[in-house]
Amino acid sequence: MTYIAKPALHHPTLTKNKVGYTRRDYEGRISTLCAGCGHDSISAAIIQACWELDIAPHRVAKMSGIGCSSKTPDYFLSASHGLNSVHGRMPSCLTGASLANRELLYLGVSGDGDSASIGLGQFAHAMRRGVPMVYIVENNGVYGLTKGQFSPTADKGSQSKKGAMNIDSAVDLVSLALQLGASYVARGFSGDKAQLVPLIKGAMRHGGAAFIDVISPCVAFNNHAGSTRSYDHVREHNQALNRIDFIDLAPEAKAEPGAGELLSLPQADGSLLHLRKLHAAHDPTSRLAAMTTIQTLQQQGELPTGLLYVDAQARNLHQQLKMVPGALNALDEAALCPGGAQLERINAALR
Ligand SMILES: Cc1ncc(C[n+]2csc(CCOP(=O)(O)OP(=O)(O)O)c2C)c(N)n1
Ligand code: SF4
Ligand SMILES: [Mg+2]
Repeated sequence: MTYIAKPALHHPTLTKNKVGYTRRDYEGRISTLCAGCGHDSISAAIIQACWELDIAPHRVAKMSGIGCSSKTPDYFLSASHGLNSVHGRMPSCLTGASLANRELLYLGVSGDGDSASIGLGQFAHAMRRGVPMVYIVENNGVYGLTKGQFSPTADKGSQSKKGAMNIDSAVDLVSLALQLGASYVARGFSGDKAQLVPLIKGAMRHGGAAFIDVISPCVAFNNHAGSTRSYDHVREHNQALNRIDFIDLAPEAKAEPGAGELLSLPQADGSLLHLRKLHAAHDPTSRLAAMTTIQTLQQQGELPTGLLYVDAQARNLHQQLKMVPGALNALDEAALCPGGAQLERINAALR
């Protein structure tokens, strides 16, 4: 992977967060993506979310597949654990790592080609099993790395840079994630950091399968008239359903109600999501309502964004499998070898 290292020097007066790190500690190498690529804005949003949530970088495991989007974990959280896997295989690698050590925060970064083409089966099973992770797809409607072929998320009828028409139906990842059982489903836009950072923070505190589809224009191959993933098209058709004011459970935390209805949704870790409704008909606590709103707006050519659905009570993979608390490599001999009597009981149950 090509990269340019950043100078390691930090100014001593840089502000530190509650766990003693500066914002620079959450950065990575200098990006080699095209200037203006939406993916770089998403990396910046991830850096901001982790710094503001006081997550120690070494408590994060960032994993990806192959693509311009999958290169981005190199450009943030350089002190975190990381794996750049095979094309489309991030979810299974992440699932295995999570089962071995549930104490880390797992961040999966993928592309629309990586997750909706070769990795569609992997995406589906991570969602339906409730793998506790933040799954971000940097969705530009093309295979950016291999020079702009339509990806499966490209809208039917959208045009390529050279004028070809996409004749295939689009895979809508948020609708799929909802149907498959993801318990936190959101859509953001790389050009709206004010909306995106709280969506990522909410996902990081969720504790279950949290999926965020981030529309992220490819300036090299999909930012022209006739594309439905260009900056201009997305700005014109972006329908924000709500705004999150994410608030940790801290004594000084206060919600700031403004225009619209304010919903307070408790998360698994005891924190609260404060959600301001911008679309009267949308109820983010109902899976069916979320599907209906998304389909209705998308049929009108609009792009619903915001927190589309959340189920804070959902059980994740570790709870379903009754996994022991903590990392498996921390289990002592007594836990790993419970003795002959226990073995006899297990064998008897199998006879
Ligand atoms: C097994 C395999 N098949 C195909 C490729 C070629 N390939 C590399 S990246 C890519 C698609 C990337 O598209 P996407 O995931 O949307 O990422 P983007 O570059 O658009 O961010 C493909 C098909 C590969 N590297 N490995
Ligand atoms: S080719 Fe597209 S997706 Fe890849 S870095 Fe350039 S703008 Fe971004
Ligand atoms: Mg892509």
